[in-house]
Amino acid sequence: MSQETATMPHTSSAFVQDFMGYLEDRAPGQPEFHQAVQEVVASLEVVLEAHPEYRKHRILERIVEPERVVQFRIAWMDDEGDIQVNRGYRVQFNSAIGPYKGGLRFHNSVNLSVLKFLGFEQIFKNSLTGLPIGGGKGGSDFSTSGRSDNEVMRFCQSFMTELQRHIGPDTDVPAGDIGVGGREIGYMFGQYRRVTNSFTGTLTGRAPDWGGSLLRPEATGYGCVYFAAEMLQAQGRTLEGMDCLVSGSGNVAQYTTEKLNELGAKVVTLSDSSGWIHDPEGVDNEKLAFVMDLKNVRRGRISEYAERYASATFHPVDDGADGNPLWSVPADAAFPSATQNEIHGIDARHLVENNVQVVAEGANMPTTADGQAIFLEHGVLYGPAKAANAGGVAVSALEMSQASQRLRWTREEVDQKLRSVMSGIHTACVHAATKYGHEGNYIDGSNIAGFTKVADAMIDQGLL
Ligand code: NDP
Ligand code: 2IT
Repeated sequence: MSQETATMPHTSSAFVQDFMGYLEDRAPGQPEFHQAVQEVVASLEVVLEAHPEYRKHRILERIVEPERVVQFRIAWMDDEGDIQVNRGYRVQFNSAIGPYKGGLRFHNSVNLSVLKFLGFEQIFKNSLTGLPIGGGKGGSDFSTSGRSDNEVMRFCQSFMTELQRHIGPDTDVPAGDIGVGGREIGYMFGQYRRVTNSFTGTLTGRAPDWGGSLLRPEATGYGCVYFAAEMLQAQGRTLEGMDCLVSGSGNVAQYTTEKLNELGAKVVTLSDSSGWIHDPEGVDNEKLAFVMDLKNVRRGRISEYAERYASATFHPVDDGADGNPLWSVPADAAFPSATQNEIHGIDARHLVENNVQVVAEGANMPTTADGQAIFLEHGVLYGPAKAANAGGVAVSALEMSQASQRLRWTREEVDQKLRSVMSGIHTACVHAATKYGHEGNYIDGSNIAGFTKVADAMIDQGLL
């Protein structure tokens, strides 16, 4: 799957071009960050015209500048006794509406541009949830893949020994993302507790027995499916009977599949960084249990799925000129759930040619600007990441509430709140898009609805 950065839309206005020129001068060589900002700025042009106060207060110039960026060295010893050196980061982007909140990504592709794009998007996503959380993101260029449990533990301890001085339950609350799941959160929380001598809700995604919220592992995938269902329901349709393409096979892909199965849809693809599987008979719950064991316990490759199930075929990664063939499989719905820029223009065209009805983004920024334009042009119900995958961070915020009250809600209570958050986000997107004359455009709706609350808070709180 290609990580090549998206080409920018060709039709951007003078206002967008001017602002992007300013940003590229101030933050050169950060293509993923530029891509994320350009999408938001394009949506906001009409808002700034209607609200000169946002210009007067230079909100755009301020909001693209992180409040703080921490970068640090992580030295640790591998199983051979050799010393390894990685780089750690925390981008504390915006705390106007709450403590910095956002995940940690451990992957060899991590750099400041990637974390700034993720942290920037997190500001608006978190605002959309309606919960009091600011935006942040962090991580390291360390990949857990091929590392032993002991190596992962030593890395996490070294990472947290430095990060702990920058975070806290009312300051900055990290969580998981690519390469950071329950195991890594456990090792980091243990070290945080030891070094600070305190048991607080500073990390979310903890196990329920030591302060985690029920349903946090499921929340991003379930929430993404709830969002797709909301978009369809607004047109009197449902997911039942739909063939669905899911990419990735990690946390988000797994629980997206589980919820789709529950709603009577059929998932016919999954992937990882080595390739993808096609199972026309569907990844039912028994096969999903196999995938969960394969990925979460044995940490194997998705090709093993096709060795185990005769109904499936495995296809190694092939990013030829004709795009990623996963997106050429005919289907009604697509749930990209691996990483950024995995749906390029050519992939979007293949999806549209096959008459895809709905695309809901579990991953962050999985569709390039060209791909987004194709979805909008063809009237696909397109739920962008900020809106569609906000369920994960929303349940993280619910975990923070439970931790500070030292109580625990039932699975049903959390699910009810998650459904209500996703439905609230859908309504907020629809209202904002309609108010500014872009009905049906969930990109504009999510950017505008996410932005205005943060912008107003920044004005209320003075020049910072
Ligand atoms: P996991 O680490 O659990 O799974 C990631 C999956 O994507 C794996 O199958 C992995 O394959 C694949 N993948 C990762 N990077 C690449 C790459 N560069 N090229 C190809 N395949 C890749 O992560 P999550 O499921 O948590 O995250 C998936 C996406 O969802 C990310 O974009 C993340 O930012 C987003 N997200 C996650 C949330 C959460 O709560 N976890 C919340 C909101 C969004 P392999 O195993 O081979 O590495
Ligand atoms: O991208 C995301 O929203 C996440 N990785 C989850 C962040 C969180 O704090 O739960």
